[in-house]
Amino acid sequence: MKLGIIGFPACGKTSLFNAVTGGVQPVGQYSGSPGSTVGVMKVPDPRMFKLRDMYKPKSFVLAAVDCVDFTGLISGTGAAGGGKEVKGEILGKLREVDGIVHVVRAYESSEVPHVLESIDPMRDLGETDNELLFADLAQCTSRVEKLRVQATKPTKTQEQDKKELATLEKVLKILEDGKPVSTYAPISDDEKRHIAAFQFLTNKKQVVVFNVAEGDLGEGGKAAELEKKVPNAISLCAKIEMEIGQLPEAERSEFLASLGISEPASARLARQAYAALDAIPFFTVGEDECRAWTIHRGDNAQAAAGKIHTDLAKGFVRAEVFGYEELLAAGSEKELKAAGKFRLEGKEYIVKDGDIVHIRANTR
Ligand SMILES: Nc1nc2c(ncn2[C@@H]2O[C@H](COP(=O)(O)OP(=O)(O)OP(=O)(O)O)[C@@H](O)[C@H]2O)c(=O)[nH]1
Ligand SMILES: [Mg+2]
Repeated sequence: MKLGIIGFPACGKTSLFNAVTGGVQPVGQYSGSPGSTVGVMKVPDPRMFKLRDMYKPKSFVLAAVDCVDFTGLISGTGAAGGGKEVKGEILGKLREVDGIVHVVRAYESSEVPHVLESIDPMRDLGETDNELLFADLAQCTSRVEKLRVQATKPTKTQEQDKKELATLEKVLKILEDGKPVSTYAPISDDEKRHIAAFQFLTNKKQVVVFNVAEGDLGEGGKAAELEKKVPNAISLCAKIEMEIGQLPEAERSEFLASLGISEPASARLARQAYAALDAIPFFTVGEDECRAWTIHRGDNAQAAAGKIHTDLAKGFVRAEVFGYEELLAAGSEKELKAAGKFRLEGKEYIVKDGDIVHIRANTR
């Protein structure tokens, strides 16, 4: 699973990328070729920290997803940092991600010029979204035009072509009305498949991040006001988030305590972006290792076993499962077992967010 960070030039993408990946990429400069900077975003999960306290494992691994820092995208004919071709390349690469973190500049700074004449977050958000919509519209139009000709010919694929055309005509209408593809609810599996094949940019879940100045954080400030305007939005100060991310662990908690907060905003963002991917974690626990693994919501126990090791999926016998909440309520794994809350599940069991799983497999 992969996230892409997009937005106008100098809106704070790289600062935020550094904050969530622990990266040290230079900020305040053109990021190079599109999608070239890849990092791993860790997902700080309070449940995992509790499990660490409980099991005191030798190794501790949080859930993680890949994260790509994209080059700034300029709206209209202005093209991107390196020209029109770069814009096409950015949008092409962006099709490969599963979810988008859309950074919008809301901080004022005389030192960092904005490509447009003023700071206007809602305008910038709309402009970048329009770029995504235009790209989808162009892609959909060209396919529809091709299919309109192709579907009239008595070829082997004619029936398939007609079906695909019918789906895409509906998608095209939505895009022409200025609406994202995500507002279209496909009915049949065929329709779902046709749409998925195009990796439409406006069909990807987005988390919007308003990057505000330090002074605008807090209740009743500009940050809170902006957050209310857009669903699934978060506001933070990317510059500070990056600084916090680069502090040594011990100093970090001291610094957060001095601000009167328990975690940086980037932790909340990581969880929100993770959820936008329809990702959920399950946990494995023990004195050797406590670890969070990522699966898609709806995956079964065998698929989950395969995340740990392909051999565990192949030789799957059963999964021993208990919920994180059940463990907490019981006080310890021993007491939980004594209370009979330890479940044995088969391959088809749908793993839930926060399940603690132990796979029994025949690996010979
Ligand atoms: N004052 C202030 N400056 C910020 C903030 N966030 C980013 N900056 C500054 O803005 C400049 C650009 O930040 P980056 O994180 O590199 O922005 P970017 O979106 O990656 O920029 P490009 O990759 O060039 O498009 C840097 O000089 C940052 O220090 C902020 O919240 N407040
Ligand atoms: Mg950058």
